Amino acid sequence: MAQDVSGDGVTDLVYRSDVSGKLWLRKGIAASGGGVALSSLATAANSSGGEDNEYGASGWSSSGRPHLMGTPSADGDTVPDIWAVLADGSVRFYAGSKTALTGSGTEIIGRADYWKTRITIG
Ligand SMILES: [Ca+2]
Repeated sequence: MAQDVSGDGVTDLVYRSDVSGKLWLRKGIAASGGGVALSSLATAANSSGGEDNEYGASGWSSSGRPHLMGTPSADGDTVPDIWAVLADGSVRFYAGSKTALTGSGTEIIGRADYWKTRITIG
C-alpha cells in the first residue's frame, strides 16, 4: 500500500517480500511542492531514515497470505490497515500501526474458498 503510515502526512510504502516472508515499511520524504517525493520511495537508501523497517514479522509470504490490501483506517485511529485473504480462504483484518504490526489480526470472514479468487477494489 502507498499511504501515510508513519503519521507525518507524507505517503509511505508498505510492501511484502517473499524472500523474507515479511512486510516492510519504507517512509517517504515530502516533495517541495507538496505530496511525496516519488524518488524517496524508489529505494530504501532514498527513503526517510535511509532504510526499510520491518513492519510485519514472518508469515506474510504470498503462499500463506495470497492477497493483501492496504486501506485507509477502518478502525478509526487514522492509521491505514491491512486486509488479507489467507491460503484457507478466510479474510483477516490487521489494525495498522505507525511502526510495526502486532498480533495475529482478527478473522472477519470465515474459510470460504471463493474469497481466494475475489478481487477487492480499494
Ligand atoms: Ca509518512
